[in-house]
Amino acid sequence: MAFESLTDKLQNVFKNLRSKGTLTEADVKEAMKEVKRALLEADVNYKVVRDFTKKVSERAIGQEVMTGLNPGHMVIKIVKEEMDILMGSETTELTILPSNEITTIMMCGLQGAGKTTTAAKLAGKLKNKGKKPLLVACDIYRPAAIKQLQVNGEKQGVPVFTMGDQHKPVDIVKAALEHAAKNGNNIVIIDTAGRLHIDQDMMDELIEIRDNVTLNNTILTVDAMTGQDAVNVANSFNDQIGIDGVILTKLDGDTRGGAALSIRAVTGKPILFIGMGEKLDDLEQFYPDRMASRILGMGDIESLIEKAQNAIDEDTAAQLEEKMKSKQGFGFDDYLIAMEQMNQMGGIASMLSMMPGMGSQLKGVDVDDSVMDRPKAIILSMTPQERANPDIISPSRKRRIAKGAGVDVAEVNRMMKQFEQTRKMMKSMGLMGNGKGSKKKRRGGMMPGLGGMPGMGGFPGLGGGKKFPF
Ligand SMILES: Nc1nc2c(ncn2[C@@H]2O[C@H](COP(=O)(O)OP(=O)(O)OP(=O)(O)O)[C@@H](O)[C@H]2O)c(=O)[nH]1
Ligand SMILES: [Mg+2]
Repeated sequence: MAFESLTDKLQNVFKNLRSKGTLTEADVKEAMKEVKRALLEADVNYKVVRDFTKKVSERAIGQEVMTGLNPGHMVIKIVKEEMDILMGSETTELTILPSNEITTIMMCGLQGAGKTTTAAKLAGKLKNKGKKPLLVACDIYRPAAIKQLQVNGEKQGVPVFTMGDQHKPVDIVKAALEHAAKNGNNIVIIDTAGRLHIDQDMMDELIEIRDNVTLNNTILTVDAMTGQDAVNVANSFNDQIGIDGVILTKLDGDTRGGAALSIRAVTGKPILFIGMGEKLDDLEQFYPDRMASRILGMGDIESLIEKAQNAIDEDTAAQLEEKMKSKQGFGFDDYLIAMEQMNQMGGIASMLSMMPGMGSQLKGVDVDDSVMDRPKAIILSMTPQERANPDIISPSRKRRIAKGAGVDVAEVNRMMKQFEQTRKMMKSMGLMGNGKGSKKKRRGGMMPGLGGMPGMGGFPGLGGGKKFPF
């Protein structure tokens, strides 16, 4: 798995920090020395590492930690934020023109970096978004390169434009654009030839395309496994032809992480997507924030706490708490509020990915936040009395509710069972406790409710168990 060793090392550093009650400047410096070593071993660019640890140290030694608030946690928070910044903070999208114009995307990169595969992956993604892509075969050198694109295009149900290997790439692209205009294709993805090393012929070929047609996106694919070389390659391409962004491939392998962390800082160009496997749907949008969580070990419970803190508005929490203590207790309206808060915290998938040990289990599992939609519909088809007092919901009422929500009665039963679990959990986790309602307690009350949230029951580690120490 990618980043394994870096993640392990960083977690060790944090473990040591957390075991200390207060942090001295020396503690921070020592920790940063280890962070530095871990990053260098992960093949992160030296200058990037130096600036990064300097920034983290300054923030950690300064004001923030002096507040005395969980110093170890504070350092983790700072490291995560700075990693996020290092990778650009924001997600960068492709430039896509309105549907009645043709958007061009040129793929470039060294041999074997993943241009052809990624071109087909992108074509599939854009097709799924309702675009009409056309793949263009401009690798006229490697035997079978055209065939490879055709095979991949066919798998994606995307047409491939080729003129064989006897025409110049720039001419192929011009003809492809005419073809696209005639056939209603509004995205043209150009697959170009790679070379073993940066070489002038390759660059000239790309420059000739650049200078003769309008390129909306010049995308460099680089192999994440090549670490700092990937960063050097990105620099060369950017200097010579100008790139708009990078796609980092093979992040599913045991890459050490250097490229992911350095590319943006060194080249100033964003990572747009990451390749996560050989299959044609293994391409993910790049989110700096999620990547930072991943590098820090996806089970970073600290970021979960942080998110919960931000999202849960204290008044709402206090209201729920009052509700639990009142005679009527926790009803469906409160359940709805709790679900909304879940959404504010970034939805189920992002919550789960932060649970210790959940990251790897989640791989390949598509957690869909729309699982929330149906329970919501069911609750909304209840009368106010039923929502406030779930116990009055008789079988005939259930049938009426099911009909109103357009679901089976079985689904209503299932939802009510989950609601019951949540209600019990909230009780047992202390929301019914003394009336003081400290901050900590309120948070503690909300979170365990997750275990009983729709669609969450089946996940190990959730539901207020040991792994969830609130
Ligand atoms: N595991 C993994 N393999 C990938 C990924 N992307 C591409 N590959 C594999 O890497 C190899 C090279 O990919 P290509 O798409 O042919 O690379 P290319 O840049 O077009 O190579 P040339 O045309 O020779 O320059 C293929 O075996 C791909 O299946 C990825 O994200 N993960
Ligand atoms: Mg290729």
